[in-house]
Amino acid sequence: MQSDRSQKRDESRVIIHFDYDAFYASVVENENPALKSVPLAIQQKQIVVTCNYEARRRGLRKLQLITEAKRVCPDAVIVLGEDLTRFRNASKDLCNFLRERIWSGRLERLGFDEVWLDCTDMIEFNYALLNRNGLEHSFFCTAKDDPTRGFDYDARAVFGPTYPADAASEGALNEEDRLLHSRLLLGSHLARYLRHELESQQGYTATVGIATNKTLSKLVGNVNKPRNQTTLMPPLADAHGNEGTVHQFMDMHDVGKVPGIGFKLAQKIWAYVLGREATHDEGLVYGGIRENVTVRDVRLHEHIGPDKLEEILGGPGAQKGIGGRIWGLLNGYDDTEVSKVKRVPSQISQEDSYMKYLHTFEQVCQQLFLLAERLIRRMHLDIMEDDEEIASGGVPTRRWLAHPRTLRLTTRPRPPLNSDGTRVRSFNRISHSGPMPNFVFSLTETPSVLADRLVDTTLVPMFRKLHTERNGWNLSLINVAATNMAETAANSKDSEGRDIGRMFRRQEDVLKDFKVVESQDTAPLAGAETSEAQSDQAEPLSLSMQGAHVLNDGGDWLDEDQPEAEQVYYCGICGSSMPNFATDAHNRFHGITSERPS
Ligand code: DCP
Ligand code: MG
Ligand code: MG
Repeated sequence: MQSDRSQKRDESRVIIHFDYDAFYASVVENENPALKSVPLAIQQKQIVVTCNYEARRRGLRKLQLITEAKRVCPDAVIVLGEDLTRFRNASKDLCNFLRERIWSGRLERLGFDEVWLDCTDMIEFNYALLNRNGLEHSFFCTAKDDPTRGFDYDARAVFGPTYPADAASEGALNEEDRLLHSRLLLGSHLARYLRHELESQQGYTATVGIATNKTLSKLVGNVNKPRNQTTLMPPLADAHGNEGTVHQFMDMHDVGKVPGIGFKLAQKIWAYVLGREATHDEGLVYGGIRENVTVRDVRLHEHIGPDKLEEILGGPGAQKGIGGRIWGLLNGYDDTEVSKVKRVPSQISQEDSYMKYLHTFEQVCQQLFLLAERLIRRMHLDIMEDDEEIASGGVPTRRWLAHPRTLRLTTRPRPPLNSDGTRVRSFNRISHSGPMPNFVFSLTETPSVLADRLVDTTLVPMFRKLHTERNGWNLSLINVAATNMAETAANSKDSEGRDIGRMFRRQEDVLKDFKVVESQDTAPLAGAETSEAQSDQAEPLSLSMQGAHVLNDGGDWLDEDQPEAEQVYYCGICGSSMPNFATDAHNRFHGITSERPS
């Protein structure tokens, strides 16, 4: 067996992972607190995507069939959760809430309900403040520039449960592990504080893990669930060089449960360790254990190591160095950084899929209008913010955080019937992109007026280029996207190494036409809600497929999961077509970059 002791684990960071409890149900409960005390299930299609803990006490489970849920608990309240708007907004709000409470700006989302925070700098700062003679009366400073802000805590003991439950006391550790112990101890108190803030001010509880890297923090949180926290404690190895708590902890996990080891990789590992093909059970959904192979089984398997794993998992299409990376994960190594939160999404899109055919031009235009209107409203929510300076008259202004430079229209035509009446099942999407017209950034016109204009001037011509036939297109999907985001100076504190002065000047220049004073009675949020409800009703043909997007939400604020490889991209400027991955380079060729020099 290859040893991993030659390489040292990076133990210098303190990472806190949040997984909100029964997330969708909590969003609904916070909108309607009376639901907190009743069993509540959230339905998408025919399944319970999640349910609150009261419902779980009564035997409901995540991903249960609705029929089953009704049988088990007939008085459960079932709320439809196919429109993801409220969940996406709540996720974003919570993300901003937590971001304001850490120093590093390193906050990374995974899906809607998980967040990692890199708290190393806060821990280091507060470690230096510790008074060894009065640990029980310690003060944790939560604001770098205000020494009076923070909370009192007892720095003699870790707060909350640990892994292992009977973790070694500080005195029993070697010097290196003692330092680690203190840092994690401080991390546990910071986690308590953040959980308390989140619950008292936002109404959300979470399951939290505290450890030295992303993988470990995510996994260790699950040891005590819900509304709790767990800290993964040293020793890394005992005085005799025996393996420490990280191995002990990782070893008990099913290989397929390690984040980063997806189903396909797990299958290959199972096959190698079991010496036979893994059972392929297609019926099992998300979370089901398909083979019982633990990390320990793999780690201690004869001949296994980074090279062997490279041999098993590598090959065409595989990531280079995958063997080493997976070997690292099995041993609790994870050097990946918590990325800085993006204040603006890389793209915003709206789409609908259609069960019945979209045939006539009127039908297409109507759908384009609905999507365009939703897109514009979404842009107002996601890439605008209140201006800090209040304009004359004391009325708050809004401004754009970014400008999408490109508008993309995507459709998915159904292939024609074969001669025997069957149809090839096809998921090919085709796209056409062009410059985003400037008028969409206007705030004096309503989204519906703007959408109307966008359809006439831009979307219909794009559609005509994509579909030259006059009629009968037989479309199963339309997607309208604002892409190629050019951030404005509002984001400059997140974009290191830029000339902030120049960006401000440029922003003034770019935005002068769009900086509009909004009257209070047209608050965009309220407007967006009503109209989303209306537009849902006005879509008899549409079948919202958004539920399917959740699992693939990589943390970006975009709500599409287009398999990139399937897309063809038609450039609106020169008319050439190319695979989707080439579009960035192609746009740069035309000078449409997300940071176009002025
Ligand atoms: N979700 C979904 N479809 C899935 C899985 C999850 O729509 N197949 C949604 C509903 C959940 C949210 O994502 O509320 C977060 O997923 P989690 O697995 O974290 O589940 P919960 O947060 O609901 O519950 P828990 O308390 O177990 O974390
Ligand atoms: Mg989760
Ligand atoms: Mg959760």
